[in-house]
Amino acid sequence: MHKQDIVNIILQQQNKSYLNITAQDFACSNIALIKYWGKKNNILNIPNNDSLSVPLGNKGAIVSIKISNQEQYYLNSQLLDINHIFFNRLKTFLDLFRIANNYYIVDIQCNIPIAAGLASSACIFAAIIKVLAKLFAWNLNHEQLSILARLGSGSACRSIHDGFVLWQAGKDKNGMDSFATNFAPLFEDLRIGLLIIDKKPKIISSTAAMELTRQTSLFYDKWQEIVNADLAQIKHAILTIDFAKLGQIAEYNSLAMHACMLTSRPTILYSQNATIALMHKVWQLRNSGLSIFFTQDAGANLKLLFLQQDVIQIKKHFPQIEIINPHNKMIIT
Ligand code: 2P0
Repeated sequence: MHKQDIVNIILQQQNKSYLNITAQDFACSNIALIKYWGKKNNILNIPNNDSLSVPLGNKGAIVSIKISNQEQYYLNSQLLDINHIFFNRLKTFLDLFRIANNYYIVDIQCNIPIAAGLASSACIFAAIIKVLAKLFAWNLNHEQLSILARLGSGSACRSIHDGFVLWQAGKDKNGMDSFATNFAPLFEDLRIGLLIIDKKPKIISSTAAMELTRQTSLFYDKWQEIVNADLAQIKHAILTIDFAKLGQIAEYNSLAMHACMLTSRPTILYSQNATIALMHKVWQLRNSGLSIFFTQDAGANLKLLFLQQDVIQIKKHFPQIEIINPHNKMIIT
């Protein structure tokens, strides 16, 4: 099956003409505590393993779409040239939704760096799906929205939801059971800190890096085992509201994913010297009693996990940090 077949199945009972000429919505980015790394279907973005994430509050993308007789994409107020790396990705995705033979003018305002390992594609593709659903007044449930967002970028399927979000890899070969759901409410006092080391686009895209790891790392099978064990433990930590356990497992899982990438041929190393220095600082602070953990995605930047009660200490030790309350969601009607 191709993406278009999945879209046709999901939209078969839905409106085929647009109800509104323009619509707007927001989707936040999300950070995986248990990582998605590697696909069993590269066309449909069906992952090899389950993953679990937290939302990034009001960090994400506001997307406005206007039905038009021409196609244009704006990213942070800049008209994208046909040669821009994101142009093709957007067009390929929007081509799946030419429901009324229409074109789209898409305006994306993203308040996180693009393609720097901060899940910009997750929030952008999730927001696009939410806006298309508004334009055509589709009556879709969260699972269907999540599957459609997944076709744009895997991690986008987690940005449809609030709380701790679980993306089950699923068993269906067409990925009809590969969607995200809310697993549990977030801890009330959970905070996330962004330590931006490098805003430049990553050295290798996540899509390419995860495929290289899957194909060449001798440790990739082990990674699957690690994910299953870590997922079981973090679910328990969430249900028992055990922050220290949650942080420890998230940090281990992130390190295991990067260790697996390191054993790819050629190797994939997203960390920079500053990344490693900050890891040491987190470990030092933790040894001195501060409950703080890190996680790292496909980029050099780190995200810290801590509780509201430690915010003053955290700001003192990391003056450059941007602190996010994952509960502060931007609502656009
Ligand atoms: C995650 N990452 O779980 C993992 C951890 C990065 C590291 O999902 O190919 O942009 O579009 O499905 O979702 C980033 O990969 O890749 C990602 P595609 P995506 O958040």
